[in-house]
Amino acid sequence: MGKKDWTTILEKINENEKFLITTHIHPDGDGLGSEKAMYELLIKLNKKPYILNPEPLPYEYDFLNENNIFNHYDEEGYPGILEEFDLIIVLDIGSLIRLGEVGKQMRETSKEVICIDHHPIRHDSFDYEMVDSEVSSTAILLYDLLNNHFPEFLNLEIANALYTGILTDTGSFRFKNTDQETLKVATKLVGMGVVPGEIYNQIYENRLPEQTKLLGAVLQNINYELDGKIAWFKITKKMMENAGAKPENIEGFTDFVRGIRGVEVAAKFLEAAADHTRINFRSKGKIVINQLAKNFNGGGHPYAAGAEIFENIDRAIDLLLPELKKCVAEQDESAE
Ligand SMILES: [Mn+2]
Repeated sequence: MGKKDWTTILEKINENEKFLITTHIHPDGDGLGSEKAMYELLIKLNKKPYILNPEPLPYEYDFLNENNIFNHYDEEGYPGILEEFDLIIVLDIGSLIRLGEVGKQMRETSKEVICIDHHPIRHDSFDYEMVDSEVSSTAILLYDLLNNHFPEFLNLEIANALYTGILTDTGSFRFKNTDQETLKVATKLVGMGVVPGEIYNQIYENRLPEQTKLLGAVLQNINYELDGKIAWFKITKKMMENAGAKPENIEGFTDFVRGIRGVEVAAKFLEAAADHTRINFRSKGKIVINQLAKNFNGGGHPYAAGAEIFENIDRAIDLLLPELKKCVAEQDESAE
C-alpha cells in the first residue's frame, strides 16, 4: 500500500471540533468498524464526534455498540442536523446516493467532507479524500492512520473494530482481496488481544430464526441463467413479512447463493419499496460486476457490488437481467 499521506486530513481534524461520521446504507462490518475506530480516535483527541447513519445498526454488530455510539436517521428527525457540525467524515463509500437521507442533506450543506474509502467506482468527489482501491477494507486505511500517527491510542477496543472491518470485507479471509497486507494487519490486531473466533461468532454464528426462515424461502426459489453461471433470487416485502424478518436481516444471502457449484455470479433483487429495487451482486472472481452495477446507480468492488433501480421489483429484474447475462457471457468467453 505504501505510506499514506494523511497531512491534510490530520490538519482538518486538528482545526475542527465537532465531527459527524457516517457510512453507507446496508451498513457492514467495514463501515461500522471504521466508524467506531474513527469515533474513538476523535474522543481521544478531545473532539466531539457523532455517528449518524442512514440506516440502523444490524443486530450482529451490537458488540461494537456497548457505549451506544451508533445513531441512525429517522424520517422525522434531524432536519438540518449537518449544520451542527464543523466537518463530516464519510467512511467506506464514495457515493452520495448510497448515503441515503444523510447523503441528501450533504448535497445541500456547505460543510466540508473528508472521505476515507477503498471503493474503485465513485460517483462523487469530496473536499478531502483518502481513497485506495487496492486495500481490502477501509479498516486497513484507518489502521494506517492510527498506527503511523496515534499508536498510543490503538487499544483493544479499536483493534476489535478494525478487525471486524477486515474480517467482513474479506468474507472471513476467503475473498480475492485477502492479500498479504490484510493478513499482516490482522496479525498485528490479534497480537493486541483480538480473539478471531469471538468476533466471527458474534457476526456469523448469530443468525436469527426469522432470518433463517427467510433464507429457506430464498433457497427454494433460486433462478438460474446461462447454464447455471448466474443464480438470482428475489426478496419481496411479502417474503420478509412471512418470515418476520427485517431488511437488515438479509446479509450473507448472496454469498451463500454464489457458493453453489458452477455459479459465477449471484444476484439478489430486494423490494425496498413499491418503486425501488436494490440489487446485490457477488462474483466468484472470474466476472467483474461493478461496471454493470455502476450503470444501474450503483458501484462497489470488482467482485462484490450493489445497484438500485427505481422501478418495481419485476420491472427491475426485466431491465437488469438481460444486461447481467450479456456481462457474464462476454467476460466468460474472454476468460476461456
Ligand atoms: Mn469496505
